[in-house]
Amino acid sequence: MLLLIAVVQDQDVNRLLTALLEKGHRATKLASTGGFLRQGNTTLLIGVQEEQAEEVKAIIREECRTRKGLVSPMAAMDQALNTFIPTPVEVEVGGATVFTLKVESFEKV
Ligand code: 2BA
Repeated sequence: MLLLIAVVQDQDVNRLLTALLEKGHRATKLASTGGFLRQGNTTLLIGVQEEQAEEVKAIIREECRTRKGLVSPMAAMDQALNTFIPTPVEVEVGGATVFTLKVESFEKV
């Protein structure tokens, strides 16, 4: 068995979960926050048999979009006056970041 950990954008989650459930896959949805943008995203835990992993990744690729995100580091504008303004920097986010882990044991007790 494998555990897929997929970090996806909030906007894609409902569509992705619907597509996964339609194909008989199970998932657990966790609220998460990106370390870089400090914005909400969603982490899905998806337990699958090894032969199902490619199908699940294909669904994730199909349902998750690449979008632009803005990060606002506080840039020094006028250090003499000690005033700062945020200068947003654009980054490309997603589709999804997927980790694949081997599951040592899976049981429902
Ligand atoms: P964030 O950490 O908020 O990152 C959002 C986007 O910002 C990233 O998109 C990437 O385009 C950019 N970015 C992240 N760190 C950067 C850096 N040090 N310098 C410049 N740009 C940077 P994605 O790569 O698509 O990642 C989307 C989300 O997936 C991340 O949100 C994070 O929550 C998760 N993620 C990505 N790689 C990860 C990893 N190696 N470990 C754990 N989580 C990861």
